[in-house]
Amino acid sequence: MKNILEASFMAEMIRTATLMYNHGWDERNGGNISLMLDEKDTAEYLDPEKVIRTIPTGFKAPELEGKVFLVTGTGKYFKNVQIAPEVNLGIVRLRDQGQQADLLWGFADGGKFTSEFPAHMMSHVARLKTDPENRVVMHCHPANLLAMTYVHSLDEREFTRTLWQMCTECVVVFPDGVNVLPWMLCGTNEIGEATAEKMLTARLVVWSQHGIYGAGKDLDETFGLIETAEKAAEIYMKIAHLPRLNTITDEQMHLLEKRFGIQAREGYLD
Ligand code: 2HA
Ligand code: ZN
Repeated sequence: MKNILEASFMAEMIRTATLMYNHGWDERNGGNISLMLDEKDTAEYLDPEKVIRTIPTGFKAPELEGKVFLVTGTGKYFKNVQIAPEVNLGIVRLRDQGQQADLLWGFADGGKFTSEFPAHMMSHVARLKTDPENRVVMHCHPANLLAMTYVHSLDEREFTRTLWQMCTECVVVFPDGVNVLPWMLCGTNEIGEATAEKMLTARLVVWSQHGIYGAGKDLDETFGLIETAEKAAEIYMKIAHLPRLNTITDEQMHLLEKRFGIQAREGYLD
């Protein structure tokens, strides 16, 4: 077997967690990432027969039977992922309709996957229905998106339109917009189910007064998605208290739709 720390998916995961920490999105043990791996990704690095231990998940997701995920650990700090990946990350394979997770690598100090595992797994199920190429679910606490949930309406159309108006590229990067959940207790199956429901129609789901979830086909794309929304929120927080003299109009957004071959969410533009 080759050294798994040299696998490209591992290098990307470590680089992404480190960058997220450096962006200030993942203080302390904040945030979590799950990356679905294909068998061809892991074949050279992992013996699929060798199960270290089995961890109950506390939920059912029959759609994910046999699926393998590289995931961040509960209570672990993103800042430490690069220093001790084998302690802070793990690779699990789901079985028994998703109720059990066989640990194939990592969580070397006896740890387990993120407390937000239900939200991640349920979001994977939801996104795969909409986009069979989806592989990543990412959660973090970017300051400006969070700040916005204190001072802006949580209406999804209004929230999305404000973000779209903050940078020209926003409607192009997330034409499906941003869905928003009210404050809910985190780490539960309930917030997992609510997040997954929202993931059916958008790749970004804001958790009010907490953070954001993003989904995408790879780590770069998902990181970029959150990065773009957070940049827009930053501009909003810089200008929200000032008189707005100019904006990006709906007419201009329609020009962007044509130019980039995208379609803004139905009913979100006038
Ligand atoms: O523990 O971000 O939502 C990590 C979190 C919980
Ligand atoms: Zn969180």
